[in-house]
Amino acid sequence: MFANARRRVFGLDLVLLHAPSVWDFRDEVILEGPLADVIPSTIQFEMYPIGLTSIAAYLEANNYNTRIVNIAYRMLRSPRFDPARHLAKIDAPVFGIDLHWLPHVHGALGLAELVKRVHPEAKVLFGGLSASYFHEQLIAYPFIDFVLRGDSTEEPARQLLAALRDGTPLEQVANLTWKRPGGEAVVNELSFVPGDLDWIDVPAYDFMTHAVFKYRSVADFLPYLEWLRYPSTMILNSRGCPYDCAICGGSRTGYRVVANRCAPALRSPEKLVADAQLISSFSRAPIFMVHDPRVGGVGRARRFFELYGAAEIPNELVIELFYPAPRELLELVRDSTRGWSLQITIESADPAIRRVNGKFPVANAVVEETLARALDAGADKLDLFFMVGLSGQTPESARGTIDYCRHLLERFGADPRLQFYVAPLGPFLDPGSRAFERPELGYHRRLTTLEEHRQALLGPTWRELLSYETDWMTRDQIVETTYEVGGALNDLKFDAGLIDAATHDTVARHFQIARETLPRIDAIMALPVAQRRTALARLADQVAAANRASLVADDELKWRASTGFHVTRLLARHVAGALPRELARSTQRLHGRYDTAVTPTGWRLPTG
Ligand code: B12
Ligand code: SF4
Repeated sequence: MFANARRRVFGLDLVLLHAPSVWDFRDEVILEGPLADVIPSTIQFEMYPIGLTSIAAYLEANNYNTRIVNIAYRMLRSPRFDPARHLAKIDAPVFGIDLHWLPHVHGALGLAELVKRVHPEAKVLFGGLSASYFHEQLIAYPFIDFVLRGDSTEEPARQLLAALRDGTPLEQVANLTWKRPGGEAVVNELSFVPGDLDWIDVPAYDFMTHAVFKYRSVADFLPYLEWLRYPSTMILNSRGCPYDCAICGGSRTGYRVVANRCAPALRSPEKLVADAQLISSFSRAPIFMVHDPRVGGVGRARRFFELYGAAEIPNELVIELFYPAPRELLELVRDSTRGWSLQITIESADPAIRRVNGKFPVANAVVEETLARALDAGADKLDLFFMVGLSGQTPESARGTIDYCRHLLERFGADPRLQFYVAPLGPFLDPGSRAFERPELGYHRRLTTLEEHRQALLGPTWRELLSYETDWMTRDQIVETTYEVGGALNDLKFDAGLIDAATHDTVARHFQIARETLPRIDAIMALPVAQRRTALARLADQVAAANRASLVADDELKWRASTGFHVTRLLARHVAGALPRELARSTQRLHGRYDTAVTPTGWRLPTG
């Protein structure tokens, strides 16, 4: 009887797992090159979607025990980590796996197969933007039972767990793709599309800090391998975006296709500031605001900064701009924060290419006015991003990035706050983006099905990973031009004093190794199949070097903070807030009471 009560109170209802990009990357030698140089994760993309925290928090508020386990992070941290052994120790009726970013397809499917092998009785659930796009292909795999579609699955996940527990019909679970016992796929309507973003905690830092104690695991809290050295946190302005950049699966077109969303769901300035206050209560790490503060209009942005200023939040605030900003706005940012930085992705130095893509479709003089205003208004750091692989972009126009950055160096007197970066568009075109859906933009899709994307991830180089070519560049040219522009920018930044010799030399060395290793891998692929694996294994060290910092050094894009955690404050929050809530929840579970939180209001049925 005691054991039953214990299971009832402490038993897990859902485990959310995050897979690496490639399963099992530790046995593979793949030159993935610079695909993760400008993000905090390694090339295995170990950061999990922030929505896993909001799903877990929402379910816990409804008395479902939900745990996040970052398998990718654990595999990276320890070569001895055995996923099968670890999973065998975790028991739950449902295991959820995110396939949010398509470059996870190999890892996510590999992990799903393993879960089904270790726990044949458990149900395997998929979710995320890519899972939503490919739901019908996913449900055809014998080891996948459910896909929850859309960008807001917290409430549908609760409906699913309630239906499984009570044995009620699955037809009633919003956004669910599932199969009948005979294997026939059923696609329920994607009807849960809330119009705002205030009804949940997202990111749910309260849940995450509490989970460190509840599930006794710091490893599952840490979002990426280097977080303790370079901590960062985020607040989420919206789900969905009002803009329609051609290459973005998170654009207006993308969200309509993938999530049945017609307009972004916005988080209110009040909630955003409360989120930032919560972060500052346990960490001094910089806070990234995802999406331009003006996505919900300038008035809303102004209100956010006024509240942010009044709250006197000490953390540095990092914002991004999707279009030029006037002086008043940037001065308001300055006056509301203790420190702030800016990220701007213009993709190309050629305004004609920018017009085709849709981001910053203005003259270079207008872009530069915004840069000048931001520097005048005291931005601590201003990162400008370029891309190779765009519609209309020839190798020559991509090389134009170098001259343009030289011009910016002259114009801004090599201000060390203004830094430049380049990255390739890749490895895949985003499903649902205009680039993926509309051939007239000049992208030639090599890969279409989920299985094709899965196989492509095995490389052996990032040229084979690229899912497309364009009317203007072959895959070879995209690879070659990316390295050419990256190498030149590295030299330019060093010559202008923007980066030190150690940073420059690291990138130059990795970049050189990458370029030398590519033809050696090509030669190996010409060998008989049986000899390839051993020959590739001999290049493992070179490939590891080429997979890091071959365009941008590890430190260049990261913010150092004095500490990631205030451990004592975390503990105090836990004891004063989360622990009493957990006790109340346990009592409710003991009495079989679930689904007690108020179900969301303020969501609307999709209009098409
Ligand atoms: C913020 C952001 C990031 C942040 C990550 C933040 C985070 N930890 O989530 C950073 C900057 C690090 C990032 C990096 C990358 N990103 Co990004 N990112 C975005 C952005 C701007 C917003 C995402 C967002 O609004 N999420 C909120 C909602 C939609 O998701 P969510 O709350 O996390 O999750 C909900 C649902 O998706 C779903 N769900 C998710 N997982 C699961 C799992 C289960 C089991 C279930 C049931 C449900 C479920 O339910 C959740 C709760 O409702 C979008 C563009 C856009 N406008 O959408 C691109 C976007 C998502 N990113 C994209 C890509 C490609 C990447 C990179 C692979 C790029 C690269 N090559 O480096 C990396 C991968 C990083 C990694 N994993 O390590 C593409 C994805 C296209 C695709 N379908 O594959 C997008 C659409 C556009 C783009 N090109 O940038 N990204
Ligand atoms: S790339 Fe464009 S469409 Fe995508 S999130 Fe940014 S502004 Fe929105």
